[in-house]
Amino acid sequence: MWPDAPLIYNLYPRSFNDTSGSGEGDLKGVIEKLDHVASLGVDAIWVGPFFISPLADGGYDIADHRTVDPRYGTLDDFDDLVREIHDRGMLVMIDQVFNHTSAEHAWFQASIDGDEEKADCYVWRDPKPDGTPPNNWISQFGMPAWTWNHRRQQYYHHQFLSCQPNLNLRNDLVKTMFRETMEFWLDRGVDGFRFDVVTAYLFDEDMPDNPPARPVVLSKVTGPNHNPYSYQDHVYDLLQGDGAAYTENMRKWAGKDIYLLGESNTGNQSVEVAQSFTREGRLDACYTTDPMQVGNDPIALMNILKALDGDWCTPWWFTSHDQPRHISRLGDGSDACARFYATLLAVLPGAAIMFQGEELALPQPTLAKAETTDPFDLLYWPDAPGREGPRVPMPWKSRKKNYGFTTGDPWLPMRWERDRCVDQQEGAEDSVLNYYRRAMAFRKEVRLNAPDKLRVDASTSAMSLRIARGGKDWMVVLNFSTTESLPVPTRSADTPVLQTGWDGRRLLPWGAAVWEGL
Ligand code: TEU
Repeated sequence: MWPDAPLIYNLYPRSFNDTSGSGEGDLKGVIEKLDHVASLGVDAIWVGPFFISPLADGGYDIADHRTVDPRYGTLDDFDDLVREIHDRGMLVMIDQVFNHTSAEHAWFQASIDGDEEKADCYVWRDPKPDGTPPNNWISQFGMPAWTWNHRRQQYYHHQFLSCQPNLNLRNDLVKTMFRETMEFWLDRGVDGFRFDVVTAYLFDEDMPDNPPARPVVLSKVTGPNHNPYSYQDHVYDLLQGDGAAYTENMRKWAGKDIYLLGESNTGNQSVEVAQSFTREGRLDACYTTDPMQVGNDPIALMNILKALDGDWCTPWWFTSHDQPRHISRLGDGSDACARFYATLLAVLPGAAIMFQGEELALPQPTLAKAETTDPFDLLYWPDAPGREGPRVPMPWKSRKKNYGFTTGDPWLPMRWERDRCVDQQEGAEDSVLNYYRRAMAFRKEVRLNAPDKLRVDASTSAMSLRIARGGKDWMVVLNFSTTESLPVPTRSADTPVLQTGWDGRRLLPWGAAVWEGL
């Protein structure tokens, strides 16, 4: 059974732990390290993409949705993984990428050839009379959203790379494939799904030109702000109205309690849009990158939290496989900063997602262009967002070659400080790893879901929360200032149940503390 406000640990199999010496992680490697994940007190593990893929987009270009790519192992390994996760009392989530497939997917090849069944499974259009693409849409990766196919003599639509053709989610065969794929994984014991770019699934069938472009604004953090493809209201068709039955049905097919997590990430990334996908039992939760796009300004993040005024039930996360490591992006990369964000994650209501390695205070690595493989980073070089940084493999052992990640050559260069390794932090009481364990244990005790259990009070650089739960109450104070200490008047005997940067009187910069019954 899924608990309220689950804590989900997202791992990227290619970068977690390698048992074959290939330089890339594998499913057996994940199994080997499950005790580490379990020690963080997480409710569920979201295993990132491991399906057959040419890896043009880090595995989000799937050539077969129901097969484990041999580089990661076999379906038997996956079954073992599910069992081992369940044995440790955790639930399993996997990605489902239905917005697009890889161009190498057999269905796309059949669709090109005009196969009777598959012809309309992708989005094909004739050129405009002058031979140019059907409209002016630009893909989310910045290039035109249309590619000409000489064999079919038509353009096909793609919101990401041209080798990621968009599925036509209005097509019945595609909908059936969607359902059968989910059933396939549910039968193997999966407990939940993360739907990649769920807000991009549908668009105006007439495909009109977008309004004239706004100026392109490049930000180091987000990449192109100019997003002419953009979110369109039609996406609701799938999850609302006729499509409301869709998620309702998913739950029925599943025959068990499943968790449906959406990624809202297309142009309009507001918390409101994300939340609208969770109404009336559609998705359980939907997260967005919106609140995180504040540059290196923790106070701006605090102001966003404050403006939401308790209406915070969107899953919280700070780093992902797409977003640079947060202690560098939203801080100074220090352990103090890592502990601060761990405390924030522990007290925000709703689901929370941790990304592998944040429990080790991994900072954003600097990669040279020649070391980078991510298409998005390469397209926007040197203004690239740094999507590849969080994918640099995990450092397990400080004295082993490649930090114990692989006996081969790691697929990305690993240049971690020794004190970031799991073995170094394991035994040190005050390590970030052990702080995460304490903070997440507190999160589990409080498990805030309903915003009305929480009262916010924020000054210009600090935020305090009052939490009431299960007959207990707590006060949380977070000092978002990176330079000023914050005096907190408390009775001297009051020892925080969780604290970082508390000197008995003041919270130092990056300080945060939780007192019970205050
Ligand atoms: O991400 C969707 C998405 O919006 C990102 O591509 C985002 O625009 C970019 O990272 C800048 O912040 C999902 C996956 O998480 C991502 O890895 C894939 O590249 C993308 O879909 C396409 O499948």
